[in-house]
Amino acid sequence: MDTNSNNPPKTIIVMPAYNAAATVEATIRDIPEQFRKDIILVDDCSRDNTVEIAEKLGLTVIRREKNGGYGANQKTCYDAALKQGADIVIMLHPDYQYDGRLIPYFLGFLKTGVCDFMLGSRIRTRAETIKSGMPVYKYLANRVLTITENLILGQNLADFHSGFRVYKRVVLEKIPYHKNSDDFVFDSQMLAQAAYFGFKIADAPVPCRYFKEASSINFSRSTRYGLLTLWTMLQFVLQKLKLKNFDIFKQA
Ligand SMILES: Nc1nc2c(ncn2[C@@H]2O[C@H](COP(=O)(O)OP(=O)(O)OP(=O)(O)O)[C@@H](O)[C@H]2O)c(=O)[nH]1
Ligand SMILES: [Mg+2]
Repeated sequence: MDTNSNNPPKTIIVMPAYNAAATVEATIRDIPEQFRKDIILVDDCSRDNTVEIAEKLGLTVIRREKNGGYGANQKTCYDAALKQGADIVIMLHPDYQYDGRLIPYFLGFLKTGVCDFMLGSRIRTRAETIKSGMPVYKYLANRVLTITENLILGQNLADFHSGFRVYKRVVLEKIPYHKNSDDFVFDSQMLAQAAYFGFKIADAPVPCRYFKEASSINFSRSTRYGLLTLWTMLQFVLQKLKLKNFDIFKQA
């Protein structure tokens, strides 16, 4: 991305969707008008009418042939955005959990070169997060994992597990995301990889909303996700100490 140019960077929003029929329209309504023309929704064989609604809303819809999982879905999302020539890619869950009105503010940080990869943080204060409806066990697990990840990756982020992420193209070109998991731990791997490759990562608050349709990941899947995130951190340490080589840290 040429930060000195007057041409606005091509910004593409990608939405990894699975059973998002009840929330996708409200998610789109929050997004400022000027960003609505370049939205790609990848459907992971939803069992509801996500595809029909997304097409009616005028989104570019890609249908995955079989249900592959959240990570697999994001691989398709990023491939499509890069192919369409995106300078900046925004990943936003279509579950109406994150406030899309804040998108332009995040872009400013990337355009000025202050950072390469930004996260929308759902955790500004404990009171605010709990009031928004995040289950207490998720809040506590998030804090423990986030503190651990900050220590290991040498970062200072508030919420490593956000579904609102903004990338410069170069980040997605360099990270070998095809080597990542097809499941939820994909998100943790992306952050470990971005830190490993030396990208500037930062965050800003995005108030979130919790309601039944905004949250499909249950206690046992969350536990599995937490343990695999810790394994990713251990991989990062072993790789940094040159004790072992992992494919996820081999430049794409
Ligand atoms: N492809 C795929 N996507 C999924 C699956 N489960 C959830 N998703 C999508 O992944 C996104 C995140 O899922 P959520 O359950 O909201 O998880 P989360 O936002 O990390 O966790 P919460 O804080 O509980 O909301 C949503 O946009 C879902 O549509 C799945 O089994 N396969
Ligand atoms: Mg959610």
